[in-house]
Amino acid sequence: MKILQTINSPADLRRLRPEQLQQVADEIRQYILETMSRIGGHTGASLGAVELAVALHYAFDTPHDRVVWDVGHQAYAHKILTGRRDLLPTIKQYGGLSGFLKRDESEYDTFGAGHASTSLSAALGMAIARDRKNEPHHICAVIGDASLQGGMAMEAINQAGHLKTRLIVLLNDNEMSIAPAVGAFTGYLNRIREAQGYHRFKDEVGETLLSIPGLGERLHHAAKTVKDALAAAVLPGALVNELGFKYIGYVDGHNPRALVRALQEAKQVKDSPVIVHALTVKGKGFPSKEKNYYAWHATGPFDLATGTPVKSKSSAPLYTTVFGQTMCELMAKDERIVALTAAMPDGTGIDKVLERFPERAFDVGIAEQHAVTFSGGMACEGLKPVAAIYSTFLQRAFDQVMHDICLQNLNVTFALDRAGIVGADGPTHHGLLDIAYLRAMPNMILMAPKDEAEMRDMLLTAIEHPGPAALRYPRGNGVGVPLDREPQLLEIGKAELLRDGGDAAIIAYGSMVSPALQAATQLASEGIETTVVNARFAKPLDAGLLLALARTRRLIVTVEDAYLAGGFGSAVMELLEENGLQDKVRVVRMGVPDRIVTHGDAKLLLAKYGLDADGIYTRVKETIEVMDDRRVERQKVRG
Ligand SMILES: Cc1ncc(C[n+]2csc(CCOP(=O)(O)OP(=O)(O)O)c2C)c(N)n1
Repeated sequence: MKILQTINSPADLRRLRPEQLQQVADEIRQYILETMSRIGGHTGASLGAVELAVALHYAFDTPHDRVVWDVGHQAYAHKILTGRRDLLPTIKQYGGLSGFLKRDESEYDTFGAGHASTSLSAALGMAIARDRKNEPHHICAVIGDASLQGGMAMEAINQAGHLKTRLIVLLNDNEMSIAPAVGAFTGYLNRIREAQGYHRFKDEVGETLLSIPGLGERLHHAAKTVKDALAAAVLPGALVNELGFKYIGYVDGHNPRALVRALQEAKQVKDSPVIVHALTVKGKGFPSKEKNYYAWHATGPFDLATGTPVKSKSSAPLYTTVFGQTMCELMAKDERIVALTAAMPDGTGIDKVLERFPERAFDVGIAEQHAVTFSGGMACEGLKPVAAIYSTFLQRAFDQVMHDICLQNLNVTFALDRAGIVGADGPTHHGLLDIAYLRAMPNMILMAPKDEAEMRDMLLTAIEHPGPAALRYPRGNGVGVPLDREPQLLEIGKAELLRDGGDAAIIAYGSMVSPALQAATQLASEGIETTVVNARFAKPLDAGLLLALARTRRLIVTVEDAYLAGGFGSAVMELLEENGLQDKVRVVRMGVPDRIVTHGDAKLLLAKYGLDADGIYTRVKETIEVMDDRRVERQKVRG
């Protein structure tokens, strides 16, 4: 790191000569590789955008000029160049750098990100504000080819082209989403790549005309109009032009000097938005020879020489893996079942389904809203769609779930992976809201399994239920229970009594059942006998069991790995209130309070909110002690 050590801010970078930029990029790439080989991260995505970051901070006067990154997972080089170089080894860890972009973290992170396709809307907003204030600076959104296809980005293009706002869009086109990019728009971008021959032809014609002595300039000018008309008709970039954008491209996205030139050119465009189309290679410089798209996007720790992943040791399978396998089993038996993912085939386990049932499985791209309504259409015609979408990303499709699915009571199953605290990816990715946002919707059934075997049962139950149903399960490994029995239909709204004790009842939802049982064992060893219920359903609740417990126990503790507001515990309290029992029993709700949960190891974060065996044990014990103390006080007063 010879030059990189001297770069503590983009101003230092801008003091370099253009011919030094490639060395800066090479050093950054090496630093990312070395660091990620130890701690893991969005390695491949960030390796692909190294030269883009170098060129952006060289061509623009950042932070005065605003660079708005989409998603932010590819912005490690940007972090390194903007004063956070030495903190890279802390990325995604508790107290360390965020894995995405955060306004609190740096003035160079102009807009927080984590979910895709937001950069153009944010950048357009900034551009309009700049113009209202009559300020001269540049605004540049950096967006990947897959994120560009998201609905929001398209909506922003529509408005920017119409307003003719001065705005620069740097398109990071690597033909990849996390998986290979899908869809008609991808085909369109590919055609631009293929049009290389035409570009060359166009330039050659121009040069030939210019070389005609005397007449050249004028002919060239006259021909330009014809050429532009011809270009509009023939060039794939024409669609971009038709939408009111200028098109500059394409540019080799690993050549910093060429990128800087293209960005300088873009800065000259005053009367419309402009797209600079850069071609990049995801995972550029990653040592593995093997083509592994997913590993190139994000990795755990790996061997620096070979790229081979360092194996993690866990005996229990991932929830995601069990989900994918169960989908295949169920789809083999019932051909009405279809599967969907919104650009997360490996993350949801739908990759296996896509391989096995290519006709009945769909990767719709980064298009959660479309995925939901598309499912609705299929359900109308008798299919049984299973939309596997991370809890955090389904937030995008709130209205579609209500308006298109629940309102029409359609049979769509929502499989919400990464529900709860997800850990290293942090605030943008925690799945803490799904109970609250789905519970309010009429017709919706909500469930969460205590382990991976029950998840299989719930998947079948949701698919067979004639209306909408959602199951939520956490990131990571299951509990390690046997998976050899066939999935079974569960009775909807029926909880499972796991342990009986008279002092208190712990009602746990989903992944909180295991720690609740451990807490109960510990409490029992101290003479406190607790009932433990695996709630299974947040909607409908097992009213019979819960009301019976409320009448016979003095303390009910609900536990969920989700926001308390509107969550599972709230549902229990509503039930008690509706039945006039709110004053009969003390209720303690355990869950995530009303605040932003940072990034870091999931275990650590869960412990921080008391959502582990120790936390549950302590809360139950302390509450009982306080209640006992009060009773003693009351008796003293009376006596
Ligand atoms: C709304 C939403 N859906 C899904 C994701 C998960 N996700 C993160 S990065 C990514 C792929 C982005 O591809 P692209 O924009 O082409 O950038 P690249 O990673 O290829 O650089 C996806 C699907 C997300 N962040 N946000």
